[in-house]
Amino acid sequence: MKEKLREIVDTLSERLAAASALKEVEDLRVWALGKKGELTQILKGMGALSPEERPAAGQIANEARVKIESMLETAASTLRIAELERRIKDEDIDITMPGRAPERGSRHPMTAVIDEMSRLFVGMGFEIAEGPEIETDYYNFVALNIPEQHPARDDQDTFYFEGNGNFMLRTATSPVQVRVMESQKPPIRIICPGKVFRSDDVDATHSPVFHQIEGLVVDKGITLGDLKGVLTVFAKEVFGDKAVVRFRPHYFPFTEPSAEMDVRCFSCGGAGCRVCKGEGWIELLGCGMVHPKVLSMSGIDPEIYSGYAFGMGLERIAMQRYGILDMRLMFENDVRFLRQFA
Ligand code: 2NM
Repeated sequence: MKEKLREIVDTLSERLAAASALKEVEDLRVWALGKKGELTQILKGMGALSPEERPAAGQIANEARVKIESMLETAASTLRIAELERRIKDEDIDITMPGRAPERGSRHPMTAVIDEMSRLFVGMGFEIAEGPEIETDYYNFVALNIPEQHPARDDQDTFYFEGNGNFMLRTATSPVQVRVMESQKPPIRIICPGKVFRSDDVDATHSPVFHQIEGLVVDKGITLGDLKGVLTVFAKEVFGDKAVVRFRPHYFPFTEPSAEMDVRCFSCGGAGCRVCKGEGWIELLGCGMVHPKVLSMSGIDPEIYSGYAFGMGLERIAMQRYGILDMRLMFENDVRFLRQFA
């Protein structure tokens, strides 16, 4: 039995010396001390010895077990330390190294224009109202007095949802104003900035997604004079104190009377140039006195209240302001383009 035990210890010692991973040490532990291990089998065999032989044999076997356990533990701890040292070396970081500065983003030019326009109107007492980009036929058209045969309703202009023709992407932010008129009592003084959608082909000056700000004021005694005053001040704030505006008669189904407001070309001073396409004027917005039918449909009595509204596209303003020649750049979000506005 002694020889057998020595053999086990020697074999174990050899194999432990060759072990390079903890798993191998564990396998050797099972080989020596496991249920069917070498030492375990010897201990089981002791049942065959005579009662006189047993104590001495038991002591020898026990000493062997203690030795084997200590060999296994020594080997395992050596490997554990080696593993730890390797990790400390691999994962070494130089805490004196300068950190990587996070890249700072910048506002999109459209966001900058929306913020600036909003600030000007908020300064004149307007509140900002928002609403859904997916609208129903009622809010997008019916409540704005846009009749069934109106060209703005064409499938060509409006993005309808497949399978449910009653839902569409809003073609203007006016439905937000309808929702406000329905849910709030005058005085109402709001602007509605946001994305709007029309089924246009993409080119340098058109995009199926673009941005608008519309405004609405409803109260007792609101007149065309209020409209002209507020929008003239707005134009002077945007284009400078010397800016000159004019109002031209126009037609919208939702306002009566309706007008368009132009600003005298800031590039040529009115003589005619490329910026104004020889006109001397640049079209800025549409406006008018809210149609009595539009007020009454939303629950506002046109015998008591009157109001004005206006709407403008923002891409053209942003392009003029930043010298952007192609609208597509606004929606491609190429960081090389966006970084210019940092
Ligand atoms: C425009 C021009 C003129 C407008 C009217 C309304 C509402 F809801 F009050 F009827 N919202 N927006 C309006 C009026 C919009 O955009 C060129």
